[in-house]
Amino acid sequence: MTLTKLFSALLLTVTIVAAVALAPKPEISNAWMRPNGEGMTTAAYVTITNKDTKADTLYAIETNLATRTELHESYQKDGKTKMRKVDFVVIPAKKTVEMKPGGLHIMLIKLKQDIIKKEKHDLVFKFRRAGSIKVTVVATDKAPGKK
Ligand SMILES: [Cu+2]
Repeated sequence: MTLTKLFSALLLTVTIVAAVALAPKPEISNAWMRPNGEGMTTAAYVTITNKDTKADTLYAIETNLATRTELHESYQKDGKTKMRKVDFVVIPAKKTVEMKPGGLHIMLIKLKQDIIKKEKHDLVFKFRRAGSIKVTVVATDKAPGKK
């Protein structure tokens, strides 16, 4: 490799690293979860806005609140609402994905403690591109701002 080529390669690397560092992180709002008791399962909901020009992928949620945490989607079968695990949720470029009852949600399985109304807890959202984002989630019976 000539020195010029090496320099070009280095410059390209630096440019890519800078672009990733400057990319806007997904914005997570309206974070709430239903109160429930230790040993039970509950659901959490957020709205995720991707202001970047590239899609990002949510692939995990980390928390000490529950034994296991899964991403779920709801679907209709034989007139009943059912749900199933999904491995990831794609947030397309410049789009918003809203998790809500009857749709996408986060399942907190076998809670390690009581989730008490009005209390706040941190969940860590893991994105392929943006990395880890800590989100404060409030325990409430209804989505914030909804009647
Ligand atoms: Cu579920």
